[in-house]
Amino acid sequence: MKRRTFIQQTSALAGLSALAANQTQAQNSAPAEFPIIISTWNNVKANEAAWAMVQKTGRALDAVEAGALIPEADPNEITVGYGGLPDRDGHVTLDACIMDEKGNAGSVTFLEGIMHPISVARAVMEKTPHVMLSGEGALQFALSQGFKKQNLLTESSKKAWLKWKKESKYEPKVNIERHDTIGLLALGKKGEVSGACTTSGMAYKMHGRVGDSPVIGAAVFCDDEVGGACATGLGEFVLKTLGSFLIVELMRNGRTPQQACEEAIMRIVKRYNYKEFQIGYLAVNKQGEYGAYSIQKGFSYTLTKEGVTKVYEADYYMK
Ligand code: SD4
Repeated sequence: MKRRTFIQQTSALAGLSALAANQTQAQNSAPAEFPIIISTWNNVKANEAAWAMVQKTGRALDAVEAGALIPEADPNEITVGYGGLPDRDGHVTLDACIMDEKGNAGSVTFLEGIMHPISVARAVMEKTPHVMLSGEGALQFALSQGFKKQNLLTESSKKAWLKWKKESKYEPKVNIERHDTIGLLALGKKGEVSGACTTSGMAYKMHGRVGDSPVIGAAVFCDDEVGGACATGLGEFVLKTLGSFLIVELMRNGRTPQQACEEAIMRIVKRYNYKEFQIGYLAVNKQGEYGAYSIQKGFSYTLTKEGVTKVYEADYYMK
């Protein structure tokens, strides 16, 4: 009884009209058909690659890695991998993590010169006793695993950086960097959950800055008893509230994925000057229900079910 009251209050706080809440419910609680792939932003090609992979191997883990590889290799994707905008000193530094249904996790932070940090993160998970490798150590490990070092700073990203350098003003405001870090969640053929995230982080960040994307519990968390969650946006606030872990725990305690995402956004809204930045969360539970919510208008997500991939606008707090 108490919990229900709390959920109602949260929805009211989030400014959801009853109609919008009902629509969200109807859309999100259709009977589950596995596999399911859900990713942040408009990532149709990534979802299609993830879908093709899960058809082949059945595994959610393979699917989320295959999806992440797509923007990592795309030179026109300026917030992920090759072509990512550099830090203020002109270095492209990459963060990524991956987590499977057994609770295994791997991550790389502040990695330079390797096009596919998601696969290095998976190698950390599968081939080392550790969860996280950083910087030079992560690079050495990647090279030892056969990954090739290459220059990830494209001509157009270099041009953008040189232009930025004239004023050197760093203000992480709403969408100024055209957020499109990819976070992916998948339920495999057996309904098991995995997640991944990969990014070049905030453009023109301080050299050495690590965001939420490689931090298990912040940008990605999965628990096969419950489901999974992932995040995008200004990572500092995902880190300060450990958003993805929070969402999974809220679902464990009975929230739907939609309610859990809304509550995690409310944690940020209540404490911080949220009008200046964007955070978006996605969640999926073991029944195949999913949720998406952000602070500002403009957060989209890509869903693949029964082989059909569609992009949706997420509901948001600032109306
Ligand atoms: C970061 N969370 O480094 C990432 C950035 C991001 O879409 O998600 N951009 O803070």
